[in-house]
Amino acid sequence: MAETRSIVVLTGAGISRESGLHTFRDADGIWATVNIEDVATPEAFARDPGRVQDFYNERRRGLVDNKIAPNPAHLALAEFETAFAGDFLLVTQNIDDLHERAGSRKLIHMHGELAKARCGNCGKFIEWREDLFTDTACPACDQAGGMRPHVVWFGEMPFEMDRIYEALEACDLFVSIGTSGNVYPAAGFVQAARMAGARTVELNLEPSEGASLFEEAVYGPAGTVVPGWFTDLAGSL
Ligand code: BJW
Repeated sequence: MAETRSIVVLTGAGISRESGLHTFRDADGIWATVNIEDVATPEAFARDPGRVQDFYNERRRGLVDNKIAPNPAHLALAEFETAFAGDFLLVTQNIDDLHERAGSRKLIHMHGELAKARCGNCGKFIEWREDLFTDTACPACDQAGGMRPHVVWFGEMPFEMDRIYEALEACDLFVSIGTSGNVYPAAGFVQAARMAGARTVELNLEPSEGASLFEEAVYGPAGTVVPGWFTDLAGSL
């Protein structure tokens, strides 16, 4: 097997499901109870900011609740990152902070972070663990009415795309975990990694939309599959 010097891991909502957070597109997922067009687009926020703030306030309260904790999949990725001597980048679509809490440091939140808020007036973003309201004032510029969750809605540009594509173009192993492969640009990362000549692996509960694009796959719950797979990888390096 070729040497593994540079690894990119992509995670989605499935990795946090065993920690008690909902996925989006499973039968009991978030989009089964609320319409994307009502809460996850800039148009929804312009039309009814209170509705959108309520949706994220409720999820933020759930996240800061101490009952939510990293599961063995988050912990295994953090442990692998610490031990691996090569280049490692964890790109998560998740807005929860379970990777950080597990100890991951080489991490990009491409769809933002629930525990941060951003001011539409001055552009600053800051840690935010409380509810947000339509008249919340920005601590940086003092203007009220512009604060929003620091997340990426449909039609908005995900964060740090240049850094992500740079890592994909240089990687020799790409591992996708717990994502359905419905949402772009993340769903296209496997193709970018393939073009770079990388080995591509899917670890998911079931085959994703893009399953045929991966060379290898292991199906099962992340908390079981991910620790075993990364232990084997570490042993093979
Ligand atoms: C388990 C498990 C267990 C369960 N263990 N596994 C037409 C064609 C192509 C693209 C477009 C198009 N029309 C529009 C677009 C673009 C659009 C898009 O992709 N739309 C599609 C719906 C078609 N994308 C965008 O608008 C993005 N921006 C953009 O494209 O900018 C332009 C650009 C161009 C070129 C380069 C760069 C940029 C922005 C997308 C923003 C997505 N935002 C959300 C909300 C974030 C905030 C929040 O959390 O509320 O992000 S939507 C939601 O979906 C969230 C997620 O991060 C994202 C992905 O979901 P994920 O993680 O895959 O979850 P699920 O539920 O779908 O899947 C879970 C998986 O886990 C399943 O497979 C389960 O089986 C599995 N699972 N339990 C392991 N225990």
